[in-house]
Amino acid sequence: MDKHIILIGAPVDSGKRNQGCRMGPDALRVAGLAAAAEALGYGVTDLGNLTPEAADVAPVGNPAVHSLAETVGWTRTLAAEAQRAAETGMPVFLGGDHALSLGSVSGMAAYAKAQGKPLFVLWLDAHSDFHTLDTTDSGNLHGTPVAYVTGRPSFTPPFPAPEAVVPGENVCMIGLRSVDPAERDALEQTDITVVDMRAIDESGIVAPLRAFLERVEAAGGLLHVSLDVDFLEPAIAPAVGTTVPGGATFREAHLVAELLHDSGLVRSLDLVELNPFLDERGRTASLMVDLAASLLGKRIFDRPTRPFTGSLK
Ligand code: NNH
Ligand code: MN
Ligand code: MN
Ligand code: MN
Repeated sequence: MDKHIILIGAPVDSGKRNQGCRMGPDALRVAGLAAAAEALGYGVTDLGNLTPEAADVAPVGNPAVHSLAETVGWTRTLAAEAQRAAETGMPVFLGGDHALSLGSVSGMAAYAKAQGKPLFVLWLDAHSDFHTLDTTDSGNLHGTPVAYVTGRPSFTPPFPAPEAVVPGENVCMIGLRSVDPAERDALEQTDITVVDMRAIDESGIVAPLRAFLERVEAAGGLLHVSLDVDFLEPAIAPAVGTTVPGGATFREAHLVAELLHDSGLVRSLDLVELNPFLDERGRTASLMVDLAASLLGKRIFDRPTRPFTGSLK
């Protein structure tokens, strides 16, 4: 089971106005995700691309919110599929925009609860995605999943009440550099760990990641990783609608992925916000696949188990 991956195509494009993320799952397939996992010894099942169940919803108070019914439908579909897929392997959600995490994370939280374990969430993103339906100015629901899964108000109805809420202390955000004032004020009232780019510049990316992984391990938790393309520096990952300069470098991102693999804690993964319409010769899709491969155990060479003592002559 831990060597079995379930690819779940989630061509969600309802989380923002600019379209194109619906092509993400196929771009990740073309970039070789299944073959990369197989080369690392995993069995791979690809469920193909899902479609959202139909949802009938009444309008909400904030008129900016758009594509609500489609996003609610996706949330139901993906939460159910997460719980099913987790029974047989490691779910990997191929986005699709970040609204897919409304479903993937709430579904994994329900799965973890059924296993009697806490779910932890690592949010690798330039943005905190901590808006409620009331506070979002853009009305773009890809900016809301962390608020939903941690139980902030305003979502229910029309969204299903989460079967299990993820406590703020179980969430760590790394890579932040674009947080709206309403999100910042709300984050300050929580125990969510926030690691912005300044913190990374000052003390490196390893220390806060290790500290979080140690907490997951100590709690016997399951870890869900949500990787937004815009976590990365746009110069190396241009295929995203919301580029923010000053992102994680190629080396920082690979190191994060490699440490996540070494931890043995990752139970499920989102690869989100890839917009192939904005890519340059597939480089962003290829980078996302390479990071996924690193997270699954790819390394340049196996590190010696004891220090090198031989001569280089
Ligand atoms: N905070 C902004 C909003 O809610 C931007 C969110 N965009 C993202 N999130 N790409 O990762 O509209
Ligand atoms: Mn995001
Ligand atoms: Mn983002
Ligand atoms: Mn790699």
